[in-house]
Amino acid sequence: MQSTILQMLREHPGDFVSGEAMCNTLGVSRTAVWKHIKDLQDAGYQIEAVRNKGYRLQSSPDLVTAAEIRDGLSTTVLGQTIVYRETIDSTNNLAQELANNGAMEGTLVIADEQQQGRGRRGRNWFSPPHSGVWMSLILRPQLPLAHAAQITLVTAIALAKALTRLTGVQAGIKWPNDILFNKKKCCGILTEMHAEFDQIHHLVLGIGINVNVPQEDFPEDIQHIATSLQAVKGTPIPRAKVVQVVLEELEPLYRQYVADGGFGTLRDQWKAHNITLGNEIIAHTAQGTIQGRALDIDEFGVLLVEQPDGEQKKIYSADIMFA
Ligand code: BTX
Repeated sequence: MQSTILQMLREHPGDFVSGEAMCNTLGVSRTAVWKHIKDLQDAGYQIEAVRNKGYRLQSSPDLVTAAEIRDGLSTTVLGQTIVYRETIDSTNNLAQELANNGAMEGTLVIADEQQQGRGRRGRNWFSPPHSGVWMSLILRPQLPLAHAAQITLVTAIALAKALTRLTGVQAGIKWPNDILFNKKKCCGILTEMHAEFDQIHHLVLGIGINVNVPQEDFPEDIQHIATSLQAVKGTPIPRAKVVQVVLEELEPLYRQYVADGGFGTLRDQWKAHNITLGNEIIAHTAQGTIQGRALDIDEFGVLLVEQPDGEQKKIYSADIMFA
């Protein structure tokens, strides 16, 4: 109901919407409308209330609540169900739990703050309140298990496009799961899956984006490697807008990935947004360290590296650094 009230107020920028119009649209009493207005005010919305005129929205706080994300979202699958928490351990944990209990494809779990945000291999992901997008999507692609990991690469394309659109500055993909601006990380992807035999039950696609995190707030150990959209653009960006643009960029790419049975047909788009290929890199893999020039990725998203002696190696999973 609060979403509808907000939508009505936003459809009349600078104007009053009468209490009566709201009662009629929502089919509730004036007291009920007033109560919802009060809740919105308590959440930080500045809403002017004038007798005989109604209500006027003066300003909105930067929230990632379901109501804010829904307002203006044009996707048809991703984010049709939204679960919001003010604070949480990790959105990936709640998404796993909801997925195990049958949550629908496209369900979005999002939090204002994560207390135990995580990256790959048990690393921490810094997720302070009021300034980032920390979210997880539940996906149920009908694909063989071997193609599941490619969703990270598909998502990286969507993120590079979305973050470029939002900032006006070119974002680049660092294989496999980072989005960088000027070699600094503003976004990471953590894909976790639940599968049986050769079938994917569900994927939990975790996405962390530093939107308006002040540079001085990053912990010392990541000060020099982290950046935010605000720092890149020079002005703050509403976080709900960031979520909408990301979902809108991801939905068609995800659809194509499922329809085509993998990442292959999206490979050229990935290449167009990548900043990995052609560079000297150091790759830390479970089997050891490989240094060389990143040559290409194949249709499965596997990275091909040429070592100084000319030998070529395939890298399936690694942390890479630019040499
Ligand atoms: P990753 O393992 O590639 O990167 C983790 C590393 O990135 C850390 O060790 C640290 O050096 C650095 N780092 C930590 N926090 C930040 C940050 N805010 N900005 C830039 N660099 C940072 C990347 O893993 C995957 C991150 C996914 C995060 C999302 S948030 C929603 C979902 N829930 C959850 O717990 N994780 C995902």
